[in-house]
Amino acid sequence: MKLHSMVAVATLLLATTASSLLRADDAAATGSDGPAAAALEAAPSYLNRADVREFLDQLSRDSGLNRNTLAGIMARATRQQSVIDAISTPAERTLNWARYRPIFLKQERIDQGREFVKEHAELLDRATRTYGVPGNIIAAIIGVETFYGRITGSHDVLDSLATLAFDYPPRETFFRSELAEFLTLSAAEGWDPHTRQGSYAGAMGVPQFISSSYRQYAVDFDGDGKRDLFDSMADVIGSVANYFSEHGWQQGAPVAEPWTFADGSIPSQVRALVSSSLKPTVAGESVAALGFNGESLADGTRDNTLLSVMVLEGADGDEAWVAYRNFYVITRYNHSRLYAMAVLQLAQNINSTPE
Ligand SMILES: [Ca+2]
Repeated sequence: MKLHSMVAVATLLLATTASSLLRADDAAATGSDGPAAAALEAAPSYLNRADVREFLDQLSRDSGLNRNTLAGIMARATRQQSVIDAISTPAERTLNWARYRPIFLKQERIDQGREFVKEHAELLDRATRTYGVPGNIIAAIIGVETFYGRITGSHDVLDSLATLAFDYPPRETFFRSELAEFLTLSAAEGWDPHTRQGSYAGAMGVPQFISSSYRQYAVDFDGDGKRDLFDSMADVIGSVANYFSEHGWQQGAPVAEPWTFADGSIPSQVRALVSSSLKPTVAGESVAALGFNGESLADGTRDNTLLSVMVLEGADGDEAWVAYRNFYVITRYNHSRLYAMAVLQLAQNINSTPE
């Protein structure tokens, strides 16, 4: 989903997804000063700021969008303190696997996922045939992001992006870029920018695409001439599959496997293979030499494919995992191992037969 600021945005979007679930009452926490105070302290227009005017000049030159139209849009954008508060306190940063997993592997999310794949079986099959991505992975992404489209965010995207672009210096480069992408996207799709809702970080619709991803990876999968990730489940399913395909999903290849040990403890030589990078960097021979003989090792080592070794703090102690290229592809949607593992396990649970 992200093209820029890869590491920084990882944490950010992890926070986006989980926070919409963990802190759904954010919106209610603002505006406590009441209408009288608000009237006295009406927020100054973003157009009064030189940096905003320069941004609009540049965007107009780069995109060919009308400068006055852009100014008219930005004149109505308002700074949202709730967005700054939300992005400043991502509690999810500290979650380990033991605490993260139950959020996304709840029985209700699994059950709803099974309903989802039943209801959309035809679309998911078509997406798999077209893009080579399994239906249960597509369903799990949608399940983790927005509970199958039920929780898509209630922040005004324009307000959120304007606030983060111009009133949140730590991420201003990324969010100015996303604001430019959003304004360009809105013009291309014929949206009134003020009608778009999303997460506080500007992720939109059922699959929570940020604007740059929407522009680059969204597809019109129902053939009505529009790319609609808000109201067309066909477009949503096709776009998630296209996103994975474009990021190198290998059809039929494994994703990740547990690495278990006879005495239950993870040897230090195995821990030494864990890297902070999400990129697969470990040769298959290295894990084979340490006794890993997972079912997929043959696939994983074929063509010199590199692997990752992970140790996650699970509810019953540390868990070692061997992750393949496809696991890395899931982290392109959200740059977090915990996120990718939640997607994988939700997908596996959706596909398994209920007891
Ligand atoms: Ca469409």
